[in-house]
Amino acid sequence: MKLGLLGFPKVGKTSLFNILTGSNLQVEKFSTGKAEPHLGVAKVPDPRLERLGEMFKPRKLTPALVEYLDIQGLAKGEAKDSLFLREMRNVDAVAHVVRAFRDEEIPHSEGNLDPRRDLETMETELLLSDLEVASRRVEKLRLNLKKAKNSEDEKELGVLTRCLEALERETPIRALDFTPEDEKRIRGFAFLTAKPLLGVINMGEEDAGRIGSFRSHFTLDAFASRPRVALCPVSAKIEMEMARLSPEDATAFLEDLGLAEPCLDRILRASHDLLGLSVFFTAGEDEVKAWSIPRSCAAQRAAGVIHSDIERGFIRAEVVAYERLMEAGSLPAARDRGWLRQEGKEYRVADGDVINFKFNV
Ligand SMILES: Nc1nc2c(ncn2[C@@H]2O[C@H](COP(=O)(O)OP(=O)(O)OP(=O)(O)O)[C@@H](O)[C@H]2O)c(=O)[nH]1
Ligand SMILES: [Mg+2]
Repeated sequence: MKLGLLGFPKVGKTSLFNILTGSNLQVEKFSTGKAEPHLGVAKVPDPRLERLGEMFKPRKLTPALVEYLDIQGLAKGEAKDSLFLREMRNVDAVAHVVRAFRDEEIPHSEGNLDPRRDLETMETELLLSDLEVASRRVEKLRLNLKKAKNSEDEKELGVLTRCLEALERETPIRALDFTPEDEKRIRGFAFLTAKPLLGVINMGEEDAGRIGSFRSHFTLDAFASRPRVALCPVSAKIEMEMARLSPEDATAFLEDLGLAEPCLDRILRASHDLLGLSVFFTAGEDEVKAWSIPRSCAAQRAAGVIHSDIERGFIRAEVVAYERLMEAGSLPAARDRGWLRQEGKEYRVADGDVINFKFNV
């Protein structure tokens, strides 16, 4: 899974990237010219993985991973021509980082603090960029069809016209429903407004107390209820300070601020939910590992996430739900209680399943 951090200049994208991926890229108050896109990896925190680790005592504990792409700030009006925005076409979801912190020293590209306006302005930028792609293709298809009838071109024209009309009404493509065939027809265009959108609201340290009520505070309820959009408040400043503390001090610091968990855990969970991902575990003496799969993915396909041989040679899956395993206390105990199930290739994997695949190559 890959998330692209997108935003206006100086909103804290690189700061968040650093915290999420444990990188150490330079952050500056003032623009220093062009910065290259950066790719980094973050571990998805999951308390279940820790507890499985305690049970199996493996040599290795491996969390699910998320990739983050950091590009330089996008000025209003630039979207259509931005080379960096092109990088965003390869991500699974867009994380739009929005400035909600006050700092007189750091210029605000849009003038004043207004997260809702910034969310909407960026959405317009993405709409314009997609509009250009869609209208160019529609023109081309019309020309082709004038020369020769072709039913595949006609179908593509149909679905692209739907996209184009939506974009002209300022409706993002993610709000439309497509048949699987139509979805395949437009996949190659990698429309930016077709991607799920995570609005990351970067709040000031002094606003920590408002993190729970950020939606009403910034009047974001309507935006948050749009289809395939999620909003997530964070404070890059708080997280940066936490990263410098020991785990015990970091927990105490969070409690002082009245926060239940680090914002980063929330971003990672929110992006997982937004992308419709769930997690299953493999567990043994060597390694306990979390794997990300699409929600309700069939067992055979889930096996393929581990290795294509396991998918091809799939015989069956031995499955126990995480809660059952914890209740039983060990795998043999779960087996004795009849909680270890034998499932076939069509079985829909549930979030938290602990699976042992039987296969033959
Ligand atoms: N006060 C405050 N400053 C922040 C916060 N997050 C980031 N900054 C500061 O804002 C400046 C810009 O941060 P970056 O992380 O480089 O922002 P960016 O969005 O990557 O900037 P560009 O890539 O240049 O568009 C730095 O001086 C940061 O220290 C925050 O939550 N509070
Ligand atoms: Mg940056």
